[in-house]
Amino acid sequence: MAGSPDGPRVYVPGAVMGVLNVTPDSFSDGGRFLDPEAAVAHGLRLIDEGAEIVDVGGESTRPGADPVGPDEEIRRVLPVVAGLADKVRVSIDTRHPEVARVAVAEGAEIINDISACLGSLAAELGVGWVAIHMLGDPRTMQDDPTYGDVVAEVRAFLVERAERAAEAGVAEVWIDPGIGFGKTTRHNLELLAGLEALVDTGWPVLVGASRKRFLGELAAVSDGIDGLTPPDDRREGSVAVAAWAFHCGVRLVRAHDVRSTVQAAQVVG
Ligand code: HH2
Repeated sequence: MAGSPDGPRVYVPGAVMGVLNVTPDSFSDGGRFLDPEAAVAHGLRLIDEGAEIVDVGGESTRPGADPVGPDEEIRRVLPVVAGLADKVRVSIDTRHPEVARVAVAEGAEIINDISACLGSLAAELGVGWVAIHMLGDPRTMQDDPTYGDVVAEVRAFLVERAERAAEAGVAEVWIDPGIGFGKTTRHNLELLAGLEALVDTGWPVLVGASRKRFLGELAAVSDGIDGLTPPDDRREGSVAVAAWAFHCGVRLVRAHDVRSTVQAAQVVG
């Protein structure tokens, strides 16, 4: 169940946003799609597997990642956005206004924004906007993140940003708890357990847990091995989180493994 804050709660089946990172260093698919042709071909595969949105990113935001200048980010993402935007809804995964601007000019319809600061730009450009919660920035966010009540704090932050964006004129606003963005494994699990508190705000909720580190940690425990399972080996946990999220009323799940995640959406609704 989901709806807008002003309207009735209506049933909306879950959808999948496919991940397409055009970077050398993303934690899971880094270096695989640096060539624009390979990236567009992967985007087409994600569409074929059932992605309703393809999320194109040119800067890794994994913990400790080095920032990328907007010029380099634009060079990476632009041909890929151009190659996909007439075939699927494209979101541009960026915190840089310059990148968002040129990606939208090339056909991107949503700004997926870990800075949660580009709401007024989305209003100006007439596109959708995802507000993501992050503590600090990617270089430092995992240095001892601390909350009193993580669910309440993330919820209050996102509602404030969403309301501000809507007032500025953004017609399509999403909120996202930012799994892994300045959160310990316990924080991630508390946020997932508390997803209904986000859904109950009435703002459509997006969740991105796909292949993230905490799933590697939990899978290693259940496999009885030390350390982490590698990102490519975290599909079961990722799909389990997606099924749970859809069950809680989350409308959109960001995923590397699109086919399995679409199947989870079909089973759970
Ligand atoms: N997570 C990542 C990037 N963008 N966008 C949203 N809305 N929600 C998320 O949780 C989210 C996101 C980080 O994952 P990924 O893009 O797979 O890796 P990297 O940052 O290393 O490129």
